[in-house]
Amino acid sequence: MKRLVVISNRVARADPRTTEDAGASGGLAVAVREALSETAGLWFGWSGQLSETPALHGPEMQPGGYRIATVDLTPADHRGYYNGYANEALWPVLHSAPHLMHHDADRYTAYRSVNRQFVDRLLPLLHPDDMIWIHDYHLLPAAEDLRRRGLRNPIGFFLHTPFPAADAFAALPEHRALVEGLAHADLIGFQTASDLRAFQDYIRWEAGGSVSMDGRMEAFGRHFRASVFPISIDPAAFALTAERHADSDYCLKLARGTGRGALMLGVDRLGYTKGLPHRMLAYERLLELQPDLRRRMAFVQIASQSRSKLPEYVAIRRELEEISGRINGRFSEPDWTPLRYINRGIPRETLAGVLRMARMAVVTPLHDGMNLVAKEYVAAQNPEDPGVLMLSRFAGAAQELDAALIVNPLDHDETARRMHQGLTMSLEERRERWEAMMAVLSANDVSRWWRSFVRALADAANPTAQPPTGRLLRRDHPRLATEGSAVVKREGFMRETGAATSGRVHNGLLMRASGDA
Ligand code: ADQ
Repeated sequence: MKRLVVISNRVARADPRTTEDAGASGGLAVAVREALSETAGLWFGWSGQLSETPALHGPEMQPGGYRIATVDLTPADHRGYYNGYANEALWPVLHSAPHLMHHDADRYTAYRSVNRQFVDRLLPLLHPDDMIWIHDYHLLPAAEDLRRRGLRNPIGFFLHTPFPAADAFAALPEHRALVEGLAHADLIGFQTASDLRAFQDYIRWEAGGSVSMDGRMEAFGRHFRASVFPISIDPAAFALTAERHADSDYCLKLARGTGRGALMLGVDRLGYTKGLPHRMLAYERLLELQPDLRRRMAFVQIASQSRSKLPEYVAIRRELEEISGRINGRFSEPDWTPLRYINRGIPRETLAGVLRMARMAVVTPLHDGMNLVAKEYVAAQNPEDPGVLMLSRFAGAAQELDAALIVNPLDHDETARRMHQGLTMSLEERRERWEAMMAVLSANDVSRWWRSFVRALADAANPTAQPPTGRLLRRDHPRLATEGSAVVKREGFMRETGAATSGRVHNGLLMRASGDA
C-alpha cells in the first residue's frame, strides 16, 4: 500500500491523554492512527505551540511505526486562522448556525496564509508515490495550495463536520473560493448521505456545476468525486478497554455518588452544537413529570473544555452552570443530587469504563458530523445487560444507529418521555436494540472507513477506474429496500411510534425522510 500522508489541524502523539482540546483531536486521532501505522505514513499539522518564529518539528517516529511532523503558529495566525476563521466563522456555518458567524476579512487572510504555510512546510517531506489525505474544515483550501505548487499526487479530503444547506453555506462571504479550493482534491468524503446531498446541491445551484449519478462532479473547471464514508471506531478494542476499566476508581466513585440508582450519562466536548442546555432542560422536565424517578436515578454530564476563550463557549458554560444549579436547587434531597455536571475531560480508558456502567447515554447534539461517543457507548456495553442509547436525529450517527431511541433535542417533552422510556426499558428490548446497533458497528468499523476512503481515492485519481461506492452499511432487515428502488417502506425500531417510515434510496444509500425519527 502507498504511504499515506495525513494533514490535519492537530496531530496527536501515540498515546494521547485528555487535554484541553482532547475532544477536538480525539475522534480523528483514533481513526487515522491505524491507517498511518499500516502504511508507515506521515501525519502533519500544527504542533499546538505558539511562537513568533514558527519551527518545523520532526519528522519523528512514533511507536505505531508512523512519523509525525508539526509546525508552530504565530500568536496572530492562531487568532486569525484557528480561533477566528475556523472556529468563529466556519464552525457555526457548517453546523447550520450562520447567525453565530463572526466574520472579518483579516481572519480569512490569516486562514489562507496558514494553509499556505502548512503546504510550504509539507512539500519537502513528500515522496512521489504518496497519497495525501486532508482532514476537516481548518484546511479547506489546502488541496488547491498543493496543486498550485505543482503537486500531482492523489489528494483526498474528508469533512468531519456536517455540510449545511447550500443557502446556509453561502452565508460565508468566501463560500465560492472555499469550494473551489476543495474541488482541487480528487475525492471529497462526507459523514452522511444528507451532507453529500447538501454539497451536491451547492455544486449544482451555487457553483453552476454538474453532478453525475456515479458521484463524479464538475465545477470551477475541475473534475472530482464526492461520496459518503461514515467514520467509526474499533468496537472490539473499545469493548475490551471498557470491560477492563469498568471498576476503575473513577467508576467506583461515580457509582457511590449515584447510590443504587440508574446512571444517565452525557459525555461531550463543551460546545454550543452539542445541545447541552436542551438536554438539561429535558431532564428537568423528566423530574417534573416523573416524580417517582427521583432518587432512583442520577444524571452525570461530563463536558470537557474546548475553545474555552471564545465568547460563545464562555456563554454556554455560564448557561450550563445556571441550569444545573437551578435543577439541583429544585430537586436535591439531603442524600440525593439529581445532576452532577463535571467540567473536565477524562482519559479514554476511564471514559470507556464509565460508558459501560451507564444505564443510558444521552447523545443529543443540535448538529454533529457523526458523534463517536454514541458509537463508543454501544461498543462499551455488557452484552448480557446492555444500556440504552438516546440519540439526536441531528447526529450523523443516527443515520446508522436507528435502533437507538431517536429524539429531536429541541422537543423537551418528547426527550423527557424518551428518557423515561429508556430508564424503564425491559432487558429484552435493551438487548434487541443493542444487538441491532452492534451489528452495524461491527460491519462498519474504523478499518472499513479508512480502507474504503483510500481505495476510492486511488480510483478517483485514476480516470480509467470505476467510480467509488461510499456505502452506508445497515443491519440486515428483511423489510429494508434493495438498492436501486425509488421508494422504500421499512419498519423496525420505529415501532414505538407504531408507524412504518419511508425513505429514499440515493446513491446507494437509504436516506431518512422527514418524520423518520
Ligand atoms: P468532536 O466534536 O470532537 O469531533 P465526537 O465524535 O463527539 O467529536 O468525539 C470525539 C472523541 O472525543 C471521542 O473519541 C470521545 O470519546 C472524545 N470525547 C468527547 N468528549 C469527551 C470528554 N468529555 N472527555 C473525554 N473524551 C471525550 C468531530 C465532529 C464529530 C465527529 C468527529 C469524528 O464534530 O461529529 O464524530 O469529529 O469525525
